[in-house]
This record gives sequence, C-alpha cells and structure tokens, in this order.
Amino acid sequence: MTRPNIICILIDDMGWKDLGCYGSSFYETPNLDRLAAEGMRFTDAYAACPVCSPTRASLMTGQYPAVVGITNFIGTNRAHPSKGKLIDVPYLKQLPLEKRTIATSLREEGYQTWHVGKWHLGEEAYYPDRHGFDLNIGGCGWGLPMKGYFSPYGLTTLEDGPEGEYLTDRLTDEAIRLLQERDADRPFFLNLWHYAVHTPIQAKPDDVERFQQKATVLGLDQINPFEEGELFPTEHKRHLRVTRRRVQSDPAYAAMVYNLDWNVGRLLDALERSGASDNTLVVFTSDNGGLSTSEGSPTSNAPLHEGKGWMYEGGTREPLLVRWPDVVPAGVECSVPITTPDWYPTFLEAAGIDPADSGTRLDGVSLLSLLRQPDAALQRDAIFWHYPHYGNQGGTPGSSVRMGGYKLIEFFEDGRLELYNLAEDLEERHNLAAAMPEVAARMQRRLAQWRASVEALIPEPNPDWPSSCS
Ligand SMILES: [Ca+2]
Repeated sequence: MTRPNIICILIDDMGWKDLGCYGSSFYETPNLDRLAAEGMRFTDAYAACPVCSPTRASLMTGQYPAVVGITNFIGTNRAHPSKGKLIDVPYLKQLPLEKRTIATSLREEGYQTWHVGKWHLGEEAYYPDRHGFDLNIGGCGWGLPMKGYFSPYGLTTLEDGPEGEYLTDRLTDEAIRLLQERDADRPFFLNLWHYAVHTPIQAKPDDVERFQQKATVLGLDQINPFEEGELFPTEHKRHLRVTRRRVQSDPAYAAMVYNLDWNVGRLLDALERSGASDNTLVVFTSDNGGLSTSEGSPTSNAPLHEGKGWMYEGGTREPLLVRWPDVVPAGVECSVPITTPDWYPTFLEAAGIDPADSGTRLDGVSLLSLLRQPDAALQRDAIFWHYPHYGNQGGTPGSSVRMGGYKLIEFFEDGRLELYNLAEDLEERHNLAAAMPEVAARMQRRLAQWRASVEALIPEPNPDWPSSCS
C-alpha cells in the first residue's frame, strides 16, 4: 500500500464533552460528528498531562513528559503558583534539540513535514523548523494568541492578514494551501495545532449571536452556571478561588468551538477534493482537558470531575477521532485507554516503519491494531501521569496510573491516595482506596516503580510554608 498522508489536528484546551458526538447539547460540531461517523471515536483517550506543553512535547517525542523533562507549561505566566506546601520541581523551558521528533523520523522517510499553529515548546532556537519540520506557520513560544484571535496577530511566524481576519480561519487557509501546493508524489505530515479554543475566548460576532439566541431558547441565560469552590492556598498570602462551571452555556466559547468545527470541515473538504482522502490518516484530539475551574471557566466537562490542571478525568480525558478510510472501519467506537506517547509509534507504523527501528526511546505503543479492530488488546498493563506542580486552575501536585478500569491518584501534599473504578464511577465520586486496600497498594507500587524507572522528580516540602495556611 502507498504510504499514507498523516494529519494530526491538536486542539488547545478542548474538553472531552465539547463535541456533539461526545454528548454536548449546547455546542454544535456537525463536521466533527461526521468525522466520527466516518471513522473511530475513542471514549478513553488521554492527554499525557493536564496542561499544554508537556502533552505537546510528548506527542512530538513519543515519551512521557517526565522523560522529556517538560512537566509543566512553558512561559512566564505570572499567575502560575510555584509554591504551596511543596515547592514545584524544575522543568525544561524548551524541547531539547537532541530529542528526536516524529517530524524528523517522517522527514527522513521522505515525508513533507509541515507545522501550522501553536507550538509552545520553546523560543526561536527550538521552533518546529529546528525539530524536523520543513515549514513552520504560526508556531512560536506563545501558549496563546497574546494579541487576540483577530488580525493583527503580532505573531513573528505568521504574516498578519487583513484587519479582523480570524486566526482559526487563517491557519486553516494556510493548511489548505499546503495541501493544494504539495508535491503529490510524496506523502505529507501536516501537524495542525490550533490556538483555539484556548483563552482569550473570542469568536466571530455572527457565531456568538447564534449561541446567544440558543442560550436564550434553552433558558441557559437564566441560570447561574458557576459554583464557587474552595480556596486553594498556594504561595504565601496568595490564594486561588476555584470557580467551577457546572453546565456548558457560554455563547462565546460555543462560537469558538463552532468555528473550529467549520474549519475542520473546510480542511476535510479540501482533502477530499485533492483526491488524497482515502489514504490519509486524520487524527483529531486535544492537549488537555477543558478549562472549567478558573480564568472565566468557559466550559464544563461534566460528568467528568474538574478540568485543565487537575489529575482527575476532566484534566486529561480527551475527545479523539480517527479517520483513515483505507484502514479504519467507519462509525465504530473504541474504549481501550490510549495516551499521547502512542502517536509516535502509531504514525511510524502507519508509514511502514517498525517502531523498534525508531532510533529513540518510545514510551507508547502503536495503535494500528486498534485502528483496524477496536477491541484488539494492547500489550501494556498501565498508563501513567506525573504532574509535580500546582496548576493555575486549582490542581495540586500528584501522579496517577490507570490499569484496566481502575485509576489511582497519589497526591504529593499529603500522600493521599484516591482509587476510582472508572467503569462504574466516571465522575470519580467514590474513593475506593480504603475499601480496596490491596488494589490501591498494588497500583501504588506500580506507579512508584514507573516513577523510579523514569527518574521522575518529586516536589520537596516548602520550609517557608506558613502553618496557618495549611
Ligand atoms: Ca492546552
């Protein structure tokens, strides 16, 4: 078979429940719902981290964030608390040049490699064109569009469009142009990492109007969607109030999702017109859970618990749609847990390369058997997370492991264990750690063994922590 093209669409901060095909009744995503109907929809797909940069580094390298050394988001966000009862561990502020990426591997195999959109893995010396991409359009050190979603964008890696042009439209235009102008004799890898739907929540006025009307019709404008949560003590004299959104009802956020969906539809139509659709592997997913507990809390991940920045399912469970007409059966669902480092070996195997010949350490497994048959078994017993940081959304440092239907979280502040049976308790309401001590102990040992094997850094106690805050 001819080697497939690969399109990896990564959305920023999109939650598990943000698509119609994942159960949203307020947001509208007809094109993504169609993508799901034409391919495979995963129920238990995960991001490797509850925040941006680590998941992105993991996708590029095929390694867990703790292995790469990027365990928190990169940037100078002053809101980021680095101390609480514990002191955050140090982490890299760029993807090291010696790290081999999937783009490098595919380019060596003759692929055209294009990065379009958000990068967030370091400043200029670490941009996508230093990591195996032929082209970088719009990728830089920014974790969000600092000057907003409407042109002028002020991005050094993207020429400004006409005033008022919308960034998600523009990045899609660029991607479509690349499809049209490509060398049709060689396969391509399009890494389309949208800035949407990260803050600032800004959408096109007509789309906002559409969802304002819908909110009115549904009575959503009459309810208070927020729930004031606990105060999280972080640094000395500094506290964060958690404000949770309980229901999806923000018209501007809905409009951003709607526009994103429209743009994915435009890209897929262009792919269809190019004649390459049947032999193109399209992956659509997100880098962390929906933003639901801070910064305006634009979305809700309910029934999942919490969101971006947290160790709970709302922080890491993601929408994942995969279409590849020549290989993937249409309209099927897969409930096997998968995680970000799986993509490197998956893309390699899809391109006809044995992942064992990758020339780099790979922490994930190829999903190709699953893509052919959604109930195939993967050869692994556990997947892991390690987030030794305070999120700026209220989450506290911890690590976790999923084995079968069970998930164990170990929180570093107090050593607390939380064990959930996700098959029966998706909302993570019933902590079974005390009721099932043997399962908890076995999973904790497995987690500790993995942390030791990757030399994961554990936060130390903060000697300056005022006892009055604890
Ligand atoms: Ca993100």
